[in-house]
Amino acid sequence: MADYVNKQVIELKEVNQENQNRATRSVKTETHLSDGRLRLYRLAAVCLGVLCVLQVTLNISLRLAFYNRGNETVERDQLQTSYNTLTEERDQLQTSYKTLTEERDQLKPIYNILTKERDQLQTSYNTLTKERDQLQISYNTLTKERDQLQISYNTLTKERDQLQMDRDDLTSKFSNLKQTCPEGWQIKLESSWYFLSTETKSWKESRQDCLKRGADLVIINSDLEQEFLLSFNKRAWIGLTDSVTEGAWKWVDGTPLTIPSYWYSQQPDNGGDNPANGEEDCVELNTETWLPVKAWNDQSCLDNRYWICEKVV
Ligand SMILES: [Ca+2]
Ligand SMILES: [Ca+2]
Ligand SMILES: [Ca+2]
Repeated sequence: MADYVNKQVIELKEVNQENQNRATRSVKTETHLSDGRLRLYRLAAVCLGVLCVLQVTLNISLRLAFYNRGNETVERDQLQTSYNTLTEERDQLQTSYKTLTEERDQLKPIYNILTKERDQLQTSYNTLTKERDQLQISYNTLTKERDQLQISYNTLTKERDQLQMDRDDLTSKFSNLKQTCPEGWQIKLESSWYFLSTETKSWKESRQDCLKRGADLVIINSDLEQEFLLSFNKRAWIGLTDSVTEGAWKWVDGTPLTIPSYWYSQQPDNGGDNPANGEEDCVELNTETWLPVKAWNDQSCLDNRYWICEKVV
């Protein structure tokens, strides 16, 4: 645009120069013309110059007008393009907004459900925490009880081991006793052997037989021993007599009779009032006729009876 204006100015100057040259030439060549005609020519030249100036001004104005109009058109097109772009972006944003709104509406119920599940899980967590604490307390208590039981177990294990050792020792002793038990003797109670005769003799002869066997007539020390002897079911002498002092019953080892005693009813009677019975100074177990436990009877020492020997081992 500026080049164009400069070009028009230059052309205008050239035209003015040409007009001046023509005027000069006219002055030089037509000096002889009259002043009236000269003025007329000068007026025409001036008018022509003014016209040229106007022409140039008009051209510049038009050019500027077209140029401005072109710029406006470009700006309008650019604005239209921007408008279209913004409209598309707005539509896209509107679509995105609708989509996000729909997604939000869909997510809202899920959010509510998840919130409830979270609350339930929180409640469950609290419950489990309490249960865990209670279990921890129970665990600690059980651990202490276990430790105490472990100590008791260790103590019992030692006692068991000791008892097993004692048992083994007693078993060994018992086995040895059994192996050395003479023919005809029985081991029934833990500390004694017993021999029941197969024939009958007087009390004195019976005791002599026991002494030969390394034993003596049986001394009854307990209910258990009394019951055991009853199981022989024989009328047999035992080691009890009052032959030294009437009524003073002593065992064959010299110890006086105390409890327990197992006299049958109305015994001892020392023969009662029947002279045929004589003195009754020796004791028999009359298990053939008198049962069950209280089966002692004082009897004449001369009568023949089975006998029971006892060897304390
Ligand atoms: Ca005894
Ligand atoms: Ca007597
Ligand atoms: Ca009697």
